[in-house]
Amino acid sequence: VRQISQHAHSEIVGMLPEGNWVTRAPTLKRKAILMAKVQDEGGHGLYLYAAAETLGTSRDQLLDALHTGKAKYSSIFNYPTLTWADIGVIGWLVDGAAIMNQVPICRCSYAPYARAMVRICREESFHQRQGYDSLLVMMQNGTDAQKAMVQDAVNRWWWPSIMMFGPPDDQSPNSAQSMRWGIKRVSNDTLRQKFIDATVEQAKVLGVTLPDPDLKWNEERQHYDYGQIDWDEFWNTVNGHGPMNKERLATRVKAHNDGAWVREAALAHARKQQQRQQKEAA
Ligand code: FAQ
Repeated sequence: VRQISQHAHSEIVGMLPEGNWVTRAPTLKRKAILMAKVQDEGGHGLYLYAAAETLGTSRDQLLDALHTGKAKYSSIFNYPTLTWADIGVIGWLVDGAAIMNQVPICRCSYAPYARAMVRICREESFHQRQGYDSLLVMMQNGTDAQKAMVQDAVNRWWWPSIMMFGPPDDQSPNSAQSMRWGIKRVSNDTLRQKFIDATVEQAKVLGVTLPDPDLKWNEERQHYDYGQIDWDEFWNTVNGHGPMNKERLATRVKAHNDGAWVREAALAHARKQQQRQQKEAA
């Protein structure tokens, strides 16, 4: 329940940084793509809440834990989206990291979670490509100012993206049990390394510099070495003190409260229909 619900919350809160740009997308095509992506994330949240509910908890309990700050959601969504390039970079790096982390979960031991993940990963892969494509267009055909905007977004999102994989393996309290249960199949550090190795090559094609002077190919390890991650920043953000934590949670709580009438109306409608059917059957 902890892992699946944290994941569900991440999808739902993850709609906010991007939703912020729907009205400001530069073309009709980009706007349609972004709207579809944000809706997909909402759908992912719903599959995952449904998967968590199969373990005996209720939607209300899950949402209450999010709204009261008891449950976590991914640290990455507590950073602001300052420019249009941030939307491309989220697709490329954030969805890219999510795919790396989530593909192994498609074969995890809990079938309702695994089944939800198969569909989610297919959609995430489209999300990653649309982000990369939007950056490629700016880097290949854009003005100097647009190229600088992409580089600035990469500079701000790189480190938070590699923090998405969680703390180092020797400081990951849940890993041992989750591995034993088969709901986590690959360790935080292994996935982080895999993501870095793949992304360095993509950055070269794009023509951007990743903001880590220690990023170097290590012939012996056959992997890229990378610099020191700021774990204080990570824990600060995970524990509710990142740049946007308060705003994200407040927006979610407001959306939930503002939507109360829709839930009440849907329930009233369902009750009426049930009564009508019972009457007809009698
Ligand atoms: N942020 O012992 P571990 C997405 C917490 S979805 C916040 O290593 P674990 C799609 C962790 O919960 C992104 N908290 O934990 C999208 C634990 O606290 P707890 C989400 C974090 O579970 C894209 C504590 O630290 N993906 O991006 C983070 O073994 C674009 C100790 O850590 C998933 O949730 C973090 N980054 O490993 C949507 C995938 N890292 O619970 C919209 C499934 C760690 O004991 C737009 N989840 N913590 O109080 C997982 O694979 C795992 O839960 C990890 C963490 C790898 C995230």
